[in-house]
Amino acid sequence: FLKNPETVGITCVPFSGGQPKGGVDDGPVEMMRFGILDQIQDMGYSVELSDGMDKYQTLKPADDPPIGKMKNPRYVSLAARRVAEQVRAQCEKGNMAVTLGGDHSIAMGTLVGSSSVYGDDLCVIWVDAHADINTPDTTDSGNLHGCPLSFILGICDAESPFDWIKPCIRKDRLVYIGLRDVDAGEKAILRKHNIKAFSMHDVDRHGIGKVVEMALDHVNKDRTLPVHMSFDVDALDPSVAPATGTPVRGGLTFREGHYICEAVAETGCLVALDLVEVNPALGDPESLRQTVAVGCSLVRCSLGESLL
Ligand code: 6HN
Ligand code: MN
Ligand code: MN
Ligand code: MN
Repeated sequence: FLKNPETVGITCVPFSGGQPKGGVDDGPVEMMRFGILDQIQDMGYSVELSDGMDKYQTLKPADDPPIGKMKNPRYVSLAARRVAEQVRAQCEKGNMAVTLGGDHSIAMGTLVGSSSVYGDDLCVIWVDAHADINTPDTTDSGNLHGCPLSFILGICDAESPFDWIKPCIRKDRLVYIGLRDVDAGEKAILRKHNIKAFSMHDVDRHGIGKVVEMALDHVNKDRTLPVHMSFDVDALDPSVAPATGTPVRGGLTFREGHYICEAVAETGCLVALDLVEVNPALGDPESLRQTVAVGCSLVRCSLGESLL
């Protein structure tokens, strides 16, 4: 794969069907309004925008009753499928595929898309307060943004309408950073499948520098494999990123979040990045501005902004 691509391919996914709170579908447009495209161009990249961000709303089925506990299953599936095609197209061109969400259920699509091009060499760094690895059986909430990884890793048989998702990421090529709110069923899954996770406890114990090094060593010892980072803004402490749907206190500081992005950028191995769960509808205008700004700055740092 091509290290340090010169073109960034941005896919905006104004989608909120993976959870119950409206507003997260305005994440991408707020980040655009904040100037993310110009900011990336000013760093010297060419920018290509996947088209049809207005099309996501039109995918909503007239009737989408729960299947088992899963809420909005058809809508989530259709949107993720479209995301997969768009991210795949960006990766096929050798572009750095940056996806702006939207809730985290869209990562079903981003990971199907990137892995369809990079195969099982692809490593995944999942930065989040949550593990997002519930199955349709273990989920308590029924919200599919808490489930994408179980489909992607093949932990459960992806039932209809998700049966187009084939297991596409190796369990030993996934690593988490920032966890602090993991459901009991998810803990059992992580243990059973031996999935590597660095929680906030590990960040406190070792410091973020050591944690990122250990995380990269686990999935990408020689720093030769392509990396997809999926960054849920709720990994950050709510004092840093308040406008998000499922905030959990005790999160990453502003610097710890940025350090992760910088260290990943430094490897030159990043091929795909998701920045999700920015919800401009939650909180006062200042919380909104702060959260959108930090989202944009995490994207820029992942693209190498702070490297000298
Ligand atoms: N996210 N584990 C909880 C659930 O509903 O399954 C929370 C999921 C949060 C998902 O933040 O992307
Ligand atoms: Mn292979
Ligand atoms: Mn989360
Ligand atoms: Mn998440």
